[in-house]
Amino acid sequence: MDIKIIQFQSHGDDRGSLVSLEQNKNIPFDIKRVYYIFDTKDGVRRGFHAHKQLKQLAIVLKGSCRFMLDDGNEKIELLLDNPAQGLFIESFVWREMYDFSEDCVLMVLADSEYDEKDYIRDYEKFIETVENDS
Ligand code: T46
Repeated sequence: MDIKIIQFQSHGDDRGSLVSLEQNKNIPFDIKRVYYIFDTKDGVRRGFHAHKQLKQLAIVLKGSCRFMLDDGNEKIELLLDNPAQGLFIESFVWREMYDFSEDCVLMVLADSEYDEKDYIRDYEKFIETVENDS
């Protein structure tokens, strides 16, 4: 699977660090929505879906969490723990997020507004769709 980690320029000086995000520059799409996940309870696993169209970029602003990405052929596990890095998630990729640190703040930038119809929440259906498309 082609995993795209985007490394952002971190403007650091003796005051600390600053990262700037600009649509169609260091973010590879028009940003239509931003949401963030925080206060995640111990042992929780989230996600368990793929998207038909949606493309997103996940950035852990604080703390850490793991992603499992599955394109129907291959599963990859990744640790996100760097606020100067973004994980680009294509459509038709099953995702699960887990091992959230207590302080984890996971921000996600999305190229579309929220639409429940874009979700595939059934793994068997996801595999069927991916197999029929290949
Ligand atoms: C994804 C992963 C990384 C909204 O009302 N608006 C929104 O923009 C979103 C994202 C969610 N919601 C509502 C829908 C549910 O009632 O918030 C509730 C929790 O959403 P969900 O169970 O889908 O959360 P996760 O953590 O399983 O998945 C989320 C995103 O939904 C998804 O697109 O890729 O984070």
